[in-house]
Amino acid sequence: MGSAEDLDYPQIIVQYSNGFLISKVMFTACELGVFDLLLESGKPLSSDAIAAHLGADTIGMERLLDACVGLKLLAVEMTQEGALYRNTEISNIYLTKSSPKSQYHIMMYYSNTVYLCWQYLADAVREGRNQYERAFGISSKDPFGAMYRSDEEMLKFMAGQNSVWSICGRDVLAAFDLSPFTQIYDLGGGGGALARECISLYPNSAVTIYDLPKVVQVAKEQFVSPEERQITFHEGDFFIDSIPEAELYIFSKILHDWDDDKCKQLLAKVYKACKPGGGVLLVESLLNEDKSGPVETQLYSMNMLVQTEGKERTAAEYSKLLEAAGFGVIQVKRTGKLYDAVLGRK
Ligand code: ASE
Repeated sequence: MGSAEDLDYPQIIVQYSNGFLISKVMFTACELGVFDLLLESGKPLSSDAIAAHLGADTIGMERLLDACVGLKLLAVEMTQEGALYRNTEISNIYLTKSSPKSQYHIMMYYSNTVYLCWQYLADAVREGRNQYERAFGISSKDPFGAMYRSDEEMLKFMAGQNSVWSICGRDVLAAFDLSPFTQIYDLGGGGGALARECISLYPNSAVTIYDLPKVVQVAKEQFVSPEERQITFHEGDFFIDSIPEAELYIFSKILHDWDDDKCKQLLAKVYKACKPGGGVLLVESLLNEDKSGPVETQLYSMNMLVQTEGKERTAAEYSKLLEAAGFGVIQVKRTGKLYDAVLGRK
């Protein structure tokens, strides 16, 4: 590792410059199905066999596989028949499509949508707003209109957002004892992965996913089966339509999409609807109070600039928004993972 004094060879600059190459190698191996094939095959395969199965060029595939070995996403062994590749344990768990903890869909969203928006990061910083006009030729006034510009984009976003709850869902829901709340609304709950974690952790709870009609339709078709009786749906636009009474409201990665005025508007509406003794749970990635980190959260905040109207905030900033809406007794729990929890009580 380079240190601050190590000015002869700037390790950290080299590492950061290569960061996007690393991302793209991992995304591409996922996209082409390398990890899925090696999981299914159950035995190590040669690069020629992998290329043939996946309909790829042998030279291109060998180079991709070797780069994955360098990144420790694959392991290689030399045999008499040549090099044979297999998944590492972490690839089996997180990079295959079928694994319960798969991060495949969020990586496809990063690689095919977020990546294109970041082409215009400098413009976003110059102008202080998202870049849908430059990236996709569509109006940036309504960020979710832009993000859901086609059914395919909406589905990719929903699947992507779902993947994170398989690795962070339990921690954010266990940050507070939510068992006193049985009637829960997940506002902007999308594909329902957090709702599913919630009823699994709190078996006496029932969760209603409140989302736009077209989101609810896709969630019912693709993500939540009617057998999951504790999960129901409510179609609406939470800025325009009414929010029904409940004991607990979850805003998970919602406030970070919006400016302070819109957040206050949403929270005031939820405060009115909330039963006395009830509350609101904010699930967000929290910045340090001096905004010095965590670096993942700082990067996500840049992404909010490029893709939405919002930003990542500190615990004090969320507390202020909650107080402005009327919520008292605000508690903050950092999980040490990507997403944290803030609870406000009515
Ligand atoms: C949103 C979350 C995300 C809106 C757009 C988004 C994510 C990516 N694009 O509410 C997930 C968080 N990851 C990043 C890079 O921000």
